[in-house]
Amino acid sequence: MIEQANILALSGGVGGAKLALGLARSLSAKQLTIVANTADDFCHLGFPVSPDLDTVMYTLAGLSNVEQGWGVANETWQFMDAMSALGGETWFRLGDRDLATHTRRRQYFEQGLSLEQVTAKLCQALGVEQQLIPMTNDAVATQVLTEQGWLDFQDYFVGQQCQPPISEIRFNGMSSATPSDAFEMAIAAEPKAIIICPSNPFVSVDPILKIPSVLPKLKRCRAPIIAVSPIVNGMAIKGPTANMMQGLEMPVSVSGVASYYSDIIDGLVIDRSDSDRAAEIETMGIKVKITDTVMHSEQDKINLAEQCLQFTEQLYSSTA
Ligand code: FO1
Repeated sequence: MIEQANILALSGGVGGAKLALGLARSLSAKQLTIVANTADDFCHLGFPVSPDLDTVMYTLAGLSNVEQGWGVANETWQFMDAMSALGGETWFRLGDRDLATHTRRRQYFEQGLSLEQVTAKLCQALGVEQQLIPMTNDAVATQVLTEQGWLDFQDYFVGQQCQPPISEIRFNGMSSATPSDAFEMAIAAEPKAIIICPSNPFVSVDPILKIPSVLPKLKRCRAPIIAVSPIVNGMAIKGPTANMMQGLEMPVSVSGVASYYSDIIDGLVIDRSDSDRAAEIETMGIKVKITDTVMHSEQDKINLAEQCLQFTEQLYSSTA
């Protein structure tokens, strides 16, 4: 176990949750704070759904459906089957167990709790000891511009399987959003490192960084900011990152990721298969760590987490 002061990880769903699990195994629970994107959140069938928060929460609780990438393992689908029989919506699937999470979230909201308070309650009930925080308690909603016009994020992502090319992304509600209290406190506590997980830079990480005041505050921290590239060998590990980069006319490579994050990060972790790009990235003033970034097994997640922690230690000492 690496003894270190607090590590602040910024995460989307699947890729972020994998690294978060590796970090959780490499650090004591008190040392790790994870801030998750909430711009994918929406209300479905009357339930408040927080996909990225839940993916990280289920992963840390050991409950996640690893093959599917979202939801709970050993899920049953009786609610969905019954909805289908009644002619209800089934394009976005809420499993029976997952439904309990959304029901509890809705009940807590009805009692007047904020999203960060609800998340803390759910995490406590599921035995998650690390601090998992929503980026904001305010409603922020991603929309993407396609040839069909502006689409709500889940309509594009799940409903249309990320097929329509995207030319623009916007986050409704962002200009008046404020960071959640726990996020503010985590930044004010001067973390030892800030790790941007290998999540989609445009729809998972950007919403966190674009909350007014967040980026300047993160940059004022003494902590190095590193990112793990979600692009490996010109491809996204999962999801639409590569397609989005193409649509936004960016090179689909680790260099494209580096250039996108160039005003933000001190270091980028890239996969061995991209090692020939390291020199180019370093010319952008970004330090590079080359390692294995594709996470299949739990040991892969731990190894990557430890490489990230060592990298941030190096960067921290080099600025001492
Ligand atoms: N993703 C899907 O591809 N299909 C689904 O039916 C689906 C349902 C779902 C229910 C709850 C939840 O928390 C997540 C769910 N996801 C589903 C995943 C999800 O919406 C996306 O992976 C994220 O928003 C992108 O990070």
